Amino acid sequence: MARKALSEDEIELALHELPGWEVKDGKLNKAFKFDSFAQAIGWMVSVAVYADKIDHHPEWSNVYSRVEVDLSTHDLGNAISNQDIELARKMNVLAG
Ligand code: H2B
Repeated sequence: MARKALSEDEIELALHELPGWEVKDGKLNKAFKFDSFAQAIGWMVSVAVYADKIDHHPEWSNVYSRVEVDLSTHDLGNAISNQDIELARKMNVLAG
């Protein structure tokens, strides 16, 4: 899929359908909370498989049952793109 940097209005619109996500320091940010470390890691693995398939990779960190995610598009100078929105949607779906 072609990557396209989104305008502030386009990002704002997309955020309406992305519960829990916000723009923080210029990146799409969300902290996911799970019931256990195993669930957090299981989710990360399922996201990683998808991210690699679409060749779009998250910045994230895990502490026990929490995973904090930052999404931006490195090839577009760290702009937020349509592919960040797609990955954020998929992360929400996979988190259930
Ligand atoms: N992930 C993210 N988040 N942004 C990118 O610009 C990006 C990526 N580019 N994953 C991809 C890999 C690029 O480096 C490869 C060569 O397609």
